[in-house]
Amino acid sequence: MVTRRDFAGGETPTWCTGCGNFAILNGIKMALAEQEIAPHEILLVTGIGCGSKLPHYMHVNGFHTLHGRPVAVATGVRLANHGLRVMVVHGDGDGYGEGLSHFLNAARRNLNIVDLVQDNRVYGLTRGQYSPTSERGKRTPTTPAGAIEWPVNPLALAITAGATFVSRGYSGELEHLVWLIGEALQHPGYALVDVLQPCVTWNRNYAYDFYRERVYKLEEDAAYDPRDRTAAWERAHEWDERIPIGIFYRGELKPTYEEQVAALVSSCLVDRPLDREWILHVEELMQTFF
Ligand SMILES: Cc1ncc(C[n+]2csc(CCOP(=O)(O)OP(=O)(O)O)c2C)c(N)n1
Ligand code: SF4
Repeated sequence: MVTRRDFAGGETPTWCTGCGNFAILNGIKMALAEQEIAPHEILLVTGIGCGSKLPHYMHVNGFHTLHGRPVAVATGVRLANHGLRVMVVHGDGDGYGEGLSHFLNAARRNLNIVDLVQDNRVYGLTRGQYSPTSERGKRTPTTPAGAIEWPVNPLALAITAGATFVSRGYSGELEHLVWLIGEALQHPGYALVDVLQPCVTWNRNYAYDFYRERVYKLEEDAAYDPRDRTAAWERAHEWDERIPIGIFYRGELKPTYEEQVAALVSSCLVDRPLDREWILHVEELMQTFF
């Protein structure tokens, strides 16, 4: 039996007191335990940012990569070892700014990963610059007169790109978040979990007070059907007065990318014996870099 304590360990988090990432860290541990996924059975791939430090704070396989590139690295990991579960964890700057094309491509390819985005609507680590999900008019060190761009809508983008599991959680609703992450882990294919994550230091307008008054759960709306793609797209645009969380869209299952790569059908690449000739080719290639 896997328990939350199996993931205990690592360094002490350096996050600010009150940061929404603490709940996300707990939520991931709790969801993995509930799904009976042991630390050695999953890899957390992260980018660069406050939230991307997360794998350092638990006992799990972690791969801390480059800013905006964890989905690309996760793609390589899944091709090399599709027996290993992969969850990408990164901020909105990382996922929807620098990494936007990777996000859309993973969704349309139906790469079998969970993509969890800590959406604090700001660049936290680099001290509060505006991010792709910041509201228009937001004043930050890089937008002193207010942002002149309209924000991206990650849920609508994922639906449009063909994702079959599109969801949003809130770090102030831990039990709900654990359920969402669990559903995403069970989903065979690309699963987006956008998490509203208060950055209490650099984005105080979007702290707990703001969300507490507005957040509601889609599951409590009996008329809402997450199989309805048009309804999901519409609900993805609801913001301000009321903010929905939950599973926006759960579409018909499609073959995953990995299932369709002919070279992966017989077995995982990592389980195959190394071919001496190929090693020589790789060594030759490596020499060209020196
Ligand atoms: C290619 C590249 N560009 C810019 C940076 C500087 N940088 C580091 S983290 C970051 C933004 C982090 O914001 P986000 O991804 O939203 O994560 P958060 O810190 O809010 O968790 C930036 C711009 C970098 N490290 N690499
Ligand atoms: S700066 Fe914001 S996102 Fe980063 S640790 Fe502090 S509260 Fe969290």
